[in-house]
Amino acid sequence: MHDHARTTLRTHFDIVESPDCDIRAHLSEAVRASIRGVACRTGIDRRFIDALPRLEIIASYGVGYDDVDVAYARSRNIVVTNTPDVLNEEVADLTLGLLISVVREIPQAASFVRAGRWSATDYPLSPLTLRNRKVGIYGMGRIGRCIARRVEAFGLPVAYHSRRPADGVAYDHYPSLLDLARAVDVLISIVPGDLSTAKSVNAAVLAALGPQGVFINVGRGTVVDEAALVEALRTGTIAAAGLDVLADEPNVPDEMLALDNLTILPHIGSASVSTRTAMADLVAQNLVAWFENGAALTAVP
Ligand code: A2R
Repeated sequence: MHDHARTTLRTHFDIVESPDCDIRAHLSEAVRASIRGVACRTGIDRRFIDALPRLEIIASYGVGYDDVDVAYARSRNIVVTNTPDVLNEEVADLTLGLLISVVREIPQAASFVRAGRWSATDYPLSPLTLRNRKVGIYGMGRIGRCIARRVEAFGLPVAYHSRRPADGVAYDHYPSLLDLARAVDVLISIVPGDLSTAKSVNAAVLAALGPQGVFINVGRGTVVDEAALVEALRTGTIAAAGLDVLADEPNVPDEMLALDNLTILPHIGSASVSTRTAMADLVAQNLVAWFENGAALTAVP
């Protein structure tokens, strides 16, 4: 758990800690029987929940809660909370940074200078540009909207795919991800990782994006068919990609590391000191609100 959350929680509660989710191995039955709330930044499965007979609330650190068995928690009347909204702008900033980095080769150009090569020659012109592109956003929720506003400010048209048209946005809605991919040449994924999105960015979607296509993922790695992405980047089916999230973090497939047209970041979308502190605050506030008023602040739907 984030230190700030730990410090705040200590002022309200008695705290016991487990280094991983195998709490039966780390905490005695008596201790487990006394636990009523959990603050976590790791997967919480059925076994974990069953090990805590008096559990009332799981406060998860992060907006995505795909690694918490919410259905099982609900069946046991346990509330699950996440940390939405406080990270929206931070993740959207990183998204545009990653997009520009991929298209204009910023990491490669910076490495070129550091390697002392500038005195010998100019850095090659970037084959790709952001100019005259059309951007498709896969997911138009809290973060998707923040990304869309930034893309608009860059002078680029926005379209999006979600299962239902999003309230209060005027961008073109595509009921099909494949049709969206056909209509744009940048695809940004910011949907949750769950069964409905698993491997949905597949070979057909990447082919539809086309040879000038750029794919950016800042949502969840499981949304991408990674083997299809590697193949699309290797064969020029799309031009380039940027990933802040992978299916099996922190393991990076060797085939990905071998690709020059792929930029991988270590899941840093929300990872500034101030935003992570705000997320930690929200974890603590959810637990405090639950035990003081019986109502969590940001329960997952
Ligand atoms: O489909 P809708 O109408 O529920 O729209 C949501 C969309 N979405 C999907 N779109 C297409 N196919 C799906 N199977 C599907 N499932 C969800 O993703 C909505 O537009 C968006 C999610 O928005 P929020 O719930 O507000 O999430 P937020 O805060 O923007 O975060 C998105 C994800 C997190 O779940 C983490 O995995 C990651 O970004 O950090």
